[in-house]
Amino acid sequence: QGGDNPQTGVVVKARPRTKKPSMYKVLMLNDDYTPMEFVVHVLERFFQKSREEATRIMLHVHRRGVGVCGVYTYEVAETKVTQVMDLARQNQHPLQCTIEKE
Ligand code: NFA
Repeated sequence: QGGDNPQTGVVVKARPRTKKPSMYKVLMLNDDYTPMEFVVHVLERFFQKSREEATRIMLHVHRRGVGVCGVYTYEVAETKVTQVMDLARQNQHPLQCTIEKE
């Protein structure tokens, strides 16, 4: 914290040494089989998107092949990917998500 060394009375100044965590994009990939409505549901449920924003992202992925669902710290991003892939698998949809460092 800096301040006064009681032995010497010397005042040292400590630089704050905080590091911003690396951030990771959760990317969603297009496929030919996952229903659009399921993708919108996933974006609402796991990425807290409004129906309008979820629809916008879904259509972007559908047309461009890939899109960003959100940006998170590594652990959170990994959890989102697992949640999406688990729900997709349970519903027998091939929907894929990946992580990319920002
Ligand atoms: N391409 C899918 C369809 O036409 C919809 C989709 C969008 C799938 C975004 C995956 C991601 N049913």
